[in-house]
Amino acid sequence: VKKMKISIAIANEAPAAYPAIYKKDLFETVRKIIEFGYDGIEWHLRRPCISETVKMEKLCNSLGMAVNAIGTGMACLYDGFTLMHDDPEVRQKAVERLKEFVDMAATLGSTVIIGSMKGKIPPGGDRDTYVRYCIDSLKAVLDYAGGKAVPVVMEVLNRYETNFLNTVEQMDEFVTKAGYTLLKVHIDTFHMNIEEADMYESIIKSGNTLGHVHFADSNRYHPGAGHIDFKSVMRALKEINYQGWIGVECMVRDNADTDSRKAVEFIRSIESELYC
Ligand code: LER
Ligand code: MN
Repeated sequence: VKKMKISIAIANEAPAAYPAIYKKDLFETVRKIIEFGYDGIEWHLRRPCISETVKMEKLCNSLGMAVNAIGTGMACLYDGFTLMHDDPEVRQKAVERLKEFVDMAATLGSTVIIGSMKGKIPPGGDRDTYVRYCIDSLKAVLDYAGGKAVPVVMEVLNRYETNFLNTVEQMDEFVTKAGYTLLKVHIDTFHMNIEEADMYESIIKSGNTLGHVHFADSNRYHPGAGHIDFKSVMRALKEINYQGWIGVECMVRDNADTDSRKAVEFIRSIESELYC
């Protein structure tokens, strides 16, 4: 029996090192990956485009696929927009871009991911000041998202990508304090493998604040290509009764189609062991 909803991160355009197996031919990719056994896609893009959103909505509806989440990191990578940027104009641009992503998500029934767009505290910067910037910008986004009932998740990133909220526990506390029911914690096994002492325990503790999950192995290739214990990760997800999506977000090892097939087959095989 199929229980977990599994999607794969795909991008319109992305730097070579970006962890999306498919980085072009968006619409053809959607048709292809449904054959592999995916239930949806995670669409990573720099800026929403209404005509493409509508085209995707039609395609996914006709195929019975979902666009479960919108990845926004490209707006940080290409445009430098972050919620805790020094410059208030850039923070404002980050908020405006995220509102555009919220509109897109409202059309597609997706969750908006805030990962790199959160930003980082600059060297020597006063922590409280930057945390305040982050919270103030975030509130503007969340009030807007709340009006459209769009869920937002904040991704826990490892220390080499940001210096703010690197562990699941820290993110849990941040999200709980923020107090928005639509805001949840987003974990990624690649980042967890660097920061968490025990991935199983971290997931169990996060409980119902967990809103989204990315799967990549220790080497950031497809699940099954490295040494992460996905069986214990999936056992933890089962124990907290996680109802959300697993998004495969990784880099290409052999070739895109082989890797994306292997990823979904690997996850389904653990699932059938755990749920039978
Ligand atoms: C995005 O989901 C992610 O995990 C980041 O590492 C990308 O920079
Ligand atoms: Mn991720």
